[in-house]
Amino acid sequence: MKNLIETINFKPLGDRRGHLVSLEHTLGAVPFEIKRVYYLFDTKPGVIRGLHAHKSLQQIAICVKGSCRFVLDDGFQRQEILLDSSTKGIYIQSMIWREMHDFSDDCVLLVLASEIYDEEDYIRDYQMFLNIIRKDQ
Ligand code: T46
Repeated sequence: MKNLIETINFKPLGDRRGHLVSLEHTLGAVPFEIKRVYYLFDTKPGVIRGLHAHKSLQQIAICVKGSCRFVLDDGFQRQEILLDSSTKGIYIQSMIWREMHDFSDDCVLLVLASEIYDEEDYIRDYQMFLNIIRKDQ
């Protein structure tokens, strides 16, 4: 079974005053040039976010506070992971359906993106996503 979930562990810097994680494309932890950064917070109880795939966007998602559960789906299998550490991220390649569930009240989900925002890059219909994926096989 192919592993859909690529985790990246970030090296915490800092000292006895506290911690810091620095993410730079040129230092190797991020496999693309970062063109956009956004964060999700204050997600209401029971809400499922995501529910789409991207045609070409690559992203890294890091739960910098609290936790949430990611479900990734390549059209053939689904896998899930609990993100609950500010030093662990997941790398989400293009054409992967994603859903985010079980946000803790305090969850802040930071996302690094390879492209600026483009609604045309979204596939928000699961059946359409499956049709595209399976046509390419
Ligand atoms: C993803 C997951 C992890 C913008 O105007 N600019 C932006 O950069 C983004 C990300 C969103 N928006 C607008 C589009 C919608 O009107 O903000 C609204 C909420 O976006 P969306 O419903 O797509 O949010 P989520 O939480 O379902 O998904 C987001 C990202 O959109 C998506 O790329 O992979 O987080």
